[in-house]
Amino acid sequence: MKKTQIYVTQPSLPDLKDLVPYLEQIWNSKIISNNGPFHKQLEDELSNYLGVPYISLVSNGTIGLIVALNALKIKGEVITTPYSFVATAHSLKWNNIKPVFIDIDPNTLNLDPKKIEGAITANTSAIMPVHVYGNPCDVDAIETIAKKNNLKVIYDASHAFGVKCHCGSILNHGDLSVLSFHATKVFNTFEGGAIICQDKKTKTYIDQLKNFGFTGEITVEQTGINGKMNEFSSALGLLQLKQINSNIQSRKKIDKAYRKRLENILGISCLNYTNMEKGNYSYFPIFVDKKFPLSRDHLYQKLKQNGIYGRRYFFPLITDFPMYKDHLEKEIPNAKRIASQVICLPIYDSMNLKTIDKICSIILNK
Ligand code: T4K
Repeated sequence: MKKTQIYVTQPSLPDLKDLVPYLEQIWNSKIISNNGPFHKQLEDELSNYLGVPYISLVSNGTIGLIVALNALKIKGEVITTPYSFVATAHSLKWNNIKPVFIDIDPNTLNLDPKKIEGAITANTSAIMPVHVYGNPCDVDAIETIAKKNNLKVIYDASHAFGVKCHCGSILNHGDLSVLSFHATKVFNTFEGGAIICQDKKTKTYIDQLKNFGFTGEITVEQTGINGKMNEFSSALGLLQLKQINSNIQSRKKIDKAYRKRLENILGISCLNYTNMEKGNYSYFPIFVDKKFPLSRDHLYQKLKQNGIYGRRYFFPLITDFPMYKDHLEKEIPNAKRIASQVICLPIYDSMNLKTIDKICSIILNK
């Protein structure tokens, strides 16, 4: 019998029949891209849902980061984290910016604000922290340091859709925040993303940048790029938005069920969320330390042999990839340790308790 395979995630999709009227509208109007009606509607509905003043949809999170850096004219060096998906650093390289990697806080797994000032040089122009697994960064500490040193802050908020901290949406912190709507994210538009900004002027500028720099029919004022979201993805986003609250609720239950089954297992720990008023439960990382009878990689392989395809996000560290090896000037012991211990267990909204039981019993060797 073929073993069922359970992946780290499974995209949530609306009912196909609910998509048909949207497709009919696209087919009838023949507007399939370039700031069409669904694109406009999704920007409005998302800014309302997320509680953010301005949002500009883009074709994916990576382009979002590249455009965000370009919009703020960031140059020189940017302080960032090695514990992220490689796109965080790649977005800097694509803007000819040098990423300067500092260590993470071992509790939040986000860039450690205490390490920022030691990494600032005359060339530093910004900080690019990541809300890893949707766990909010210490936004207040980062803001204080940024203000004091006249630095911009661009949050890679790819994991932080809908997350709220002590003062509302986490996406309202920093100069810009960038979301990913990739298939593997809590909210997906197949591929997609968005840049959140706080004023109309910046939104207009970003809208121009993602459309080749056009400011009128025959006027190009910036060296823009094609970063537009199309009408199909926008329509899909409108449908996804209708089910997002119940999806997040289901994920919350899964998160809780995992924690209950895994508590008190010597050598396995879970991430404790900090300063999170509302989470999105996008990932379920566990950390395997020396007290556990198997190494992290043994447990990872054992799960795989049983059809459970967790992922070691984020191992290797970004600084282990060849193009970033020589950028590491500081010690990063916390990031190294966490990257060697992590396994993200499967989590998605339609996951049932039986699957969680199965995964946990493999871990517990029952
Ligand atoms: N910054 C951060 C912090 C990020 O995490 C990401 C993306 C970005 C920036 C860039 O955003 P985008 O440009 O992608 O919008 C995945 C995703 O491709 C990537 O979006 C994501 N982070 C990263 C953490 O994970 P892979 O290489 O692990 O994906 P893949 O294809 O192995 O997918 C994982 C599992 O998900 C599969 O085993 C099965 C399931 N899956 C995947 C896809 C694509 C599906 O069931 N259906 C699907 O269509 O990178």
